[in-house]
Amino acid sequence: MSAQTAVAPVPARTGRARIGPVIADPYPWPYDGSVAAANTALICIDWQVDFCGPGGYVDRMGYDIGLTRAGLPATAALLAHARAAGMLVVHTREGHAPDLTDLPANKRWRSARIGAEIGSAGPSGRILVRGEPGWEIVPEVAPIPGEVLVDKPGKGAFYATNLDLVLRTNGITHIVLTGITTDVCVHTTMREANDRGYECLILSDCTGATDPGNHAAALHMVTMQGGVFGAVADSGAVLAATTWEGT
Ligand code: C5J
Repeated sequence: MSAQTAVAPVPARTGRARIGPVIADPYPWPYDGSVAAANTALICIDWQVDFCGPGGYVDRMGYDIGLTRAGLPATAALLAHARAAGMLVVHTREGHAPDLTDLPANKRWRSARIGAEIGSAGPSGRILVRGEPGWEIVPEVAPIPGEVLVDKPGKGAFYATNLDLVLRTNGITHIVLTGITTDVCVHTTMREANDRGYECLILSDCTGATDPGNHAAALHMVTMQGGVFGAVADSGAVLAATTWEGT
């Protein structure tokens, strides 16, 4: 299902909860004190077999999928919280058309160079190809009916997708980011969102990278210049900063 087809079935969100201020670095998030859950999106970036499952792209490149899987339990718990709170839940998937017409030659060449050519067959099907087992989101954080799915050919979730239209149509002003990998697709998406005026929070325990140093550095970068792309927190801080209507 594409985001295009997912827009209509998204149920009306009731705004039962409010989030903030969240204890975060370098400022209590959000900048404007607090936000209705109904105006907040939880974006789950590329929790696909190709990035955290056996036989997928990351595994084939020789990286430790234990690192990219590390954020799954915290993300699953946060996902349940976001659904209960009435946040808009968005899942993204990186992948290419089966005929590879949307695969830039340099991206293909680089993946071949590291032994995991995009489009080639592997234990989880053709690497990073839409519809293949490796392209699916892992069961721990799988979408449920009515949630938005955004299929993207690149690293950023705004490039060549209708994500911005979906967010604005649903009244979203604030974004909480989870996913993999911290330093690539999550960071690129956070930067794109920040440039579009969304108030962003990245969660340290709901993200992961193929290199622990890159994970730490990517989070640290966010905190520079007073919060150059937003702020960093952990999921426990979001849970603790959520208040429910009538409480
Ligand atoms: C990468 C991603 N690392 N989802 N994709 O190629 O971060």
